[in-house]
Amino acid sequence: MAEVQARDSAGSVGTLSVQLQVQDINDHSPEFSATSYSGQIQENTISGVSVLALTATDKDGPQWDVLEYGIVYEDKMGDVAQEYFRMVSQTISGQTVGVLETRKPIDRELFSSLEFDVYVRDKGGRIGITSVDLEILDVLDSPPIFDPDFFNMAVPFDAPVGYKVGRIRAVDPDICEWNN
Ligand SMILES: [Ca+2]
Ligand SMILES: [Ca+2]
Ligand SMILES: [Ca+2]
Repeated sequence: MAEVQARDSAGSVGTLSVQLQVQDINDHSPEFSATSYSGQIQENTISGVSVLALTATDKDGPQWDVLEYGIVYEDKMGDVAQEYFRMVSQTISGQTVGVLETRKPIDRELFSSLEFDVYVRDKGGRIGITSVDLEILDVLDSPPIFDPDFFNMAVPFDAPVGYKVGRIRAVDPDICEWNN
């Protein structure tokens, strides 16, 4: 509340009360709670599974509050990340969090990890960025590939039982702990 006074030439004073209201403008960009996030997901996981929850806050009031989260597809491995994952905005106890969830199954033998950026945007279009490092965990899903060079092995006609024909070499695309 403020008072404005005016005096006319005869000296009489008039007073007017003016109500002042401070208007909230969008002068802060939303910020993620962490400068980077890391997570893991098993390869071949079906669509719709939550991988990570990212939180962001905005110092401006509700009018300018956080609106949406998304994957930055122009940078790093963002184009690949966007193919396999998506960001979904969810309101959890009054706060809008960004949940990274699977979009379609990913093959670890194609991508063993993904590095990409995620944005958060407020209602005025100001954005905050954070980076995500996602490890794709291996499952035993690749049949061994036999090396064709080792296939042409001759067995003598009169070979005794237990005769050693040769060794077969196989290459397995899954990682070591599965390979024996
Ligand atoms: Ca803001
Ligand atoms: Ca695979
Ligand atoms: Ca595998």
